[in-house]
Amino acid sequence: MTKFPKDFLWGGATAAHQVEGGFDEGGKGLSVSDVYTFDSTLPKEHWTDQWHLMTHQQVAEAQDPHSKKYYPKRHGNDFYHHFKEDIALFAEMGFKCYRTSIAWTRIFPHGDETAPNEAGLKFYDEMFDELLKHGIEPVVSLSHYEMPLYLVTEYGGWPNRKVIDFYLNFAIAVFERYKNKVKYWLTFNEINCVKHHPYVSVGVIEENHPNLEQAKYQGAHHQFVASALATKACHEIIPDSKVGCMISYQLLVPYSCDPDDVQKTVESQRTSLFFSDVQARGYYPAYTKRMFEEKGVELAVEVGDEEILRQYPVDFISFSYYMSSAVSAHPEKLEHAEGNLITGGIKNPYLPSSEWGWQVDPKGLRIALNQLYDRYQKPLFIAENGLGAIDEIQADGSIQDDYRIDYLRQHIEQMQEAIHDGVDLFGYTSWGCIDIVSASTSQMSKRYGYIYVDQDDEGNGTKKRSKKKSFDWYKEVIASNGENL
Ligand code: BGP
Repeated sequence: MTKFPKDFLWGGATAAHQVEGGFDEGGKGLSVSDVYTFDSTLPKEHWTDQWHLMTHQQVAEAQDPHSKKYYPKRHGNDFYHHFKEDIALFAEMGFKCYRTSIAWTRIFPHGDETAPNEAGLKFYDEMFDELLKHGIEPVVSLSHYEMPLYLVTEYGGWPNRKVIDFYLNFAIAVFERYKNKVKYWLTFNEINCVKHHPYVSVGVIEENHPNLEQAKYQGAHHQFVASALATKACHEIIPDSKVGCMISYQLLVPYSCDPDDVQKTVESQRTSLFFSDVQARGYYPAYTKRMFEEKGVELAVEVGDEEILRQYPVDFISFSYYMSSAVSAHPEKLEHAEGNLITGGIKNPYLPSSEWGWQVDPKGLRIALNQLYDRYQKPLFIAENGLGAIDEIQADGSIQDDYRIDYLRQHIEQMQEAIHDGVDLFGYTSWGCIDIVSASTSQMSKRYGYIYVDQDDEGNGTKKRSKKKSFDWYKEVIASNGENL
């Protein structure tokens, strides 16, 4: 099999709002993710809905300091107090890099302050120092569903152009502070997911919004401008830095060879590639005009915006890959097909599904890598990939997560195929390298880690860390640079 590049960046990924906890320490403010609860009374097929359907009532309740509700993303797995122990475990596996995010609200609690919060800056100084002590390269997302809640309630979120300046104030503060510690930066996590959950992506509460599509894409435009200006600043402050965009990439395939299915698939895939097109190429693609006409969107673009986008495209493309989905132009005519609730597509009858309904498609990763490389001819980085599963503790205390090893092994094999195809892939951080809170459901029981954390969906447990079977498996994958799978 093809070898991975000798300096391939093997590692793992988390995000501040899912891993840290310490929500009320060090001066941190509330982020949009600190509003989510896990409602176990919902039927399982609607657990993911909770991510999409934010209400003004929920936001108001979350701002009540006397609220008795449990907010899982305020607690994570308590990495805030365990980071030295956890990073030592990552080092034991041989991580070359570790992807996480800087919680915007640790640095600017409300988001519109002028001076950064020193206690927040100090925490990440200590965390990055611990990583570098072990030879682990930080890969840092600036915004991973963690914008300040205050910017939502007082400014209306990203549709307000002022948020560009607040974001840049945050970005420049951390570029300056960590210029000798962090080289790899991602501007926005899954910037394309504004399509499905505008609240957590651009700070727009869907409920009763007069023109949701307009708000989504105006917010996205301001993020494109902010991303380009942050890329400019990063290159000026950290000359050898590499800045990437990040999209959630689900390969979409036609449910049949019916030309209508094929056309619908091309249009659907473009709804995500639109975001990397703008950030990687530096301009709005030709199909934007028709797409916006059909959505009733008329962007407010200021003089100079287009020049900013053109001048400061990203250096690389990163993306999350978990699953693929089939697309049908006429789902109502499909007698036996099952809807794929998670992706809004159709279940692919050739593929198995995870316990959360995500369809497992390793060969789809090879196709996705080739599609993205053909499209952009820029280096690629897999920022997320993994299997969320229920892990059972055996009588001897072990966790035999062979199902996770199988999932990861099959995807890494397809990465090798893509490299053999000529794709420039320079890193891989499997998602949730340690058990953390799920983004879409806020559950702890949807586990991804090589490291088990004793904590349940309600936050009960000792938070004790223990190695699963996959811990030693991944350690050997890294030690052999992908040869021993
Ligand atoms: C992506 C997010 C991550 C991560 C991942 C897994 O959308 O970028 O934050 O959570 O999904 O999803 P989940 O945690 O819902 O299983």
